[in-house]
Amino acid sequence: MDVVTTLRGACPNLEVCVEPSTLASHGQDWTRFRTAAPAGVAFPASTGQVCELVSAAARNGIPLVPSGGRTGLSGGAVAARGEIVVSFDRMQEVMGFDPIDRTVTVEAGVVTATVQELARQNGLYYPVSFASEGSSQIGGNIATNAGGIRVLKYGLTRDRVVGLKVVTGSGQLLELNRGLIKNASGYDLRHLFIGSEGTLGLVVEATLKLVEPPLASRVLLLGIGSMDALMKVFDSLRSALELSAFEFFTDRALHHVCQANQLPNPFETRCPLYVVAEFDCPDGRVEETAMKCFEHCSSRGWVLDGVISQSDRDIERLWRYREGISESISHFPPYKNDLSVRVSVVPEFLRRMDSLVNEICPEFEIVWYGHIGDGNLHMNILKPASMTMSEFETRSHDISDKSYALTRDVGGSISAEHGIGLLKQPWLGMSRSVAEIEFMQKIKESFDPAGIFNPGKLLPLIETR
Ligand code: S2G
Ligand code: ZN
Repeated sequence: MDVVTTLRGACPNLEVCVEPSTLASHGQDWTRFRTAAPAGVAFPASTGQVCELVSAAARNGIPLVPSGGRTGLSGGAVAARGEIVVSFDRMQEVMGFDPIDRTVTVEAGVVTATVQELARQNGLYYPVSFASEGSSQIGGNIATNAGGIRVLKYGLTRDRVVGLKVVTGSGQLLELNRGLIKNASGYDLRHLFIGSEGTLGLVVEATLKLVEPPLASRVLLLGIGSMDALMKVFDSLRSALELSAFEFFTDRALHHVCQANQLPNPFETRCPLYVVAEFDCPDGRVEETAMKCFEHCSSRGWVLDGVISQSDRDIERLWRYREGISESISHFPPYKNDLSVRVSVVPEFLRRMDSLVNEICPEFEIVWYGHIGDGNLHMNILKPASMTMSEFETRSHDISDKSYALTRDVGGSISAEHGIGLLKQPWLGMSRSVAEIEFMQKIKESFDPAGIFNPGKLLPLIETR
């Protein structure tokens, strides 16, 4: 009997869709290197239905691919082998807000921007922020431990989760940490599920810790001459100001974001590198410090040009140069490398990586941008129009063999925030030891004994049991 019929028989109240348009849309994420081919898309409407669905899938060996906002960039939500996609589009309840604990509890399908708005309405702030926040879902953010542009000050999604409800591979519901700040009662299992990319269990509900909103922020957009200069600017600004973000991008990134959004060049002179730095600026004294810092960096030639935001609209205008990059190159499409190294290694790493890729594939356009403040660099290789997708993927894999080896050699990670998913799985060993991978597989076996959760993602595929 086919998996959809089996599932419908076992869970009569569960909506399971086989509409071709839904199979196509819900069987993939933002990556374009695989064709969506799920057997069906399940839309559970409650935690109870998720438990029932997982228990039936475990009994029948039905592989499940969890799917949130489908904004993933490593193929973690791609169903290309007849799996059942588990969509959380029907689990978008806000379960509650607690003004004393300063927490909000939401179902997995709640969109990130909704949590940000909920926090704002209650005079608080949910600081995890990135370009796809208008469509990404909290369950997916937790599964990939999403970072974004303000990790420098507020940390990652992991630092926001104080309570988590997950369904394990037998259909059992676990309630983890229950919103406690302190809880020294054994292993903190929630941190196993955060960043597990749907391979250990399905996130169904989360309690998220909100923070005080920044009093007022200002943004500097700076033109920079070299990577060494950029690091000196980072050190100066970080020493003088309360930075919430320190992002960089290259002149090529600027070219694409200006072209795609009809933005004017921010300065008369084109610069090799640009920085968007955001800092808390509650009063004129801090603004004066920022201007002094700007003058200091300019007098040393580290900053070639610069502008400081004068209003909230200006903040949005300056952020658009950074936040619009990803979208502006998505049509090529790009082969994404989401690399992280220690901040101290960034200049040497970028130099070595840039010369490596220019040596291997001088004909490819490389667009760099990312979160310098946390050592996370995004190296996007743009597909030449004349090249087929399969040829491009093969060539990009050749580059990955070498670029990930270089990342390993400097002690970096081949995935900083997008996750390993499907696309980077073959190179997992470049960032994790054999022993670590074996322990991860043992942990997966204990939470997912039937091996139904996202097979082939993050960990190597173990042929069906
Ligand atoms: C960013 C968003 C996705 C991408 O802009 O920081 O993480 O394009 C990215 O890599
Ligand atoms: Zn990023």
